[in-house]
Amino acid sequence: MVSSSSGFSRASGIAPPNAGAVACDIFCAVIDNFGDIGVCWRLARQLAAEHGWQVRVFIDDLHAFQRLCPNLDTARARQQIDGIEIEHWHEPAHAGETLAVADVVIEAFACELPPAYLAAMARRERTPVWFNLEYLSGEDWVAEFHLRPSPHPRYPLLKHFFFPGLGRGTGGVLKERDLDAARAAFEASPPVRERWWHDVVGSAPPERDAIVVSLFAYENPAVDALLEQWRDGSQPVVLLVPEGRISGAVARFFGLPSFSAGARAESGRLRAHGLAFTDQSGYDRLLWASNVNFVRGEDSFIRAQWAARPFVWHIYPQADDAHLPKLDAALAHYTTSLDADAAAALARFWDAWNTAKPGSGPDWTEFLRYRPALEARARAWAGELAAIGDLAGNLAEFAKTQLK
Ligand code: TRH
Repeated sequence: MVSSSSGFSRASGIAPPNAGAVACDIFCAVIDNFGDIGVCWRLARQLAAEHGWQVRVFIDDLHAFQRLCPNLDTARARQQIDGIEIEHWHEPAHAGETLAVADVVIEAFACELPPAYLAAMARRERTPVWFNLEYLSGEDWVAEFHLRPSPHPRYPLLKHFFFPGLGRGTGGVLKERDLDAARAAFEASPPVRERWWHDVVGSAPPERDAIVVSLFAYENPAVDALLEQWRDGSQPVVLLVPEGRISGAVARFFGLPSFSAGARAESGRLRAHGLAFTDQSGYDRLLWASNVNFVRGEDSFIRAQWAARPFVWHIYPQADDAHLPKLDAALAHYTTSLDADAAAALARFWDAWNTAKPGSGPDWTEFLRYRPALEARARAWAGELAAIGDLAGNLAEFAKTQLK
């Protein structure tokens, strides 16, 4: 069956659509790790919860999705979570149990739409607003290319390139409306934080002079130098490690076979805990419970900025070091108005973490020397970034102008 109107045909057990709501389909192919679905799921939830859109997500890897959305049933081809319809995009040509084209179509990160869906988009009485959601970059050219239209070579369809970014004129980054209030409530409540430590870490909150560090990163040869500095440093470090690609290195450092959820190890001034991978709001709480966050990829990098604490970014490595200009561009935004010495120290630290050159590792003592300046800058930057407007809101606003 082919439907040319907006809305969805639903199997039993799936709630009917809101009459009059903007229907939106998001197509997400998981290339690697959790960032692709992490961004799409966050965007889907915001469009549904904050803009009242009727959202459907096509996702090809339910197992990756389930890690950050534990309620997902990986055995089901269709299901609904938080009012969002989820379809297992089981092969590239699959376009849903029933082909129904939405008002707004988002292909994430240049994944290709199913040919049958694309053809139905062109047949639709009112052609949909079509976006390619790009990866985030802080580089200057992004503002120039954001929202550029591109006509389809064969169909009467126009695709808009939606570029997330860190500067004015870009699509911004995702930020939920209630995020700051949720963080403020967590920070303001000692009993809530104490419960978090017991439930998530399995211990009482650490001593006052300890620095709490969360570590989410790809495999990184620089981690050994850092673990040694934490072990031998003057200030206690409580290290929280969600289980993942860096866990093996932490295990090796402590002479353990693994460092999964529930693991605990101590050496010198360093105490480390292995944590379970949680849902996305659980990850935010980890960032809020920490003083310094090591993050990676795209979505956790953004969340660390909203956590308004000093952070260290392990950027997703690309061939030919294509990621390094993005790293520099992000640093340039983040360090504007930061004192020159502190900015240089942060740049050195990020560079050492991302390039792991022999003989030069990240210098934790230097990082700590600038901690007050970095903390103040992190708070100010969160406000500056918010001023660009949230990505979901920016996208919905633009779509509205096209749907008129
Ligand atoms: O997982 P990432 O490395 O993802 C990506 C992908 O590799 C992608 O292909 C690449 O192009 C992109 O990076 C740049 O890192 P990211 O983007 O931070 O995604 C991780 C997601 O997992 C994010 O939404 C936060 C979430 N998360 C949880 O929900 N719970 C957890 O416990 C943790 C540690 C993370």
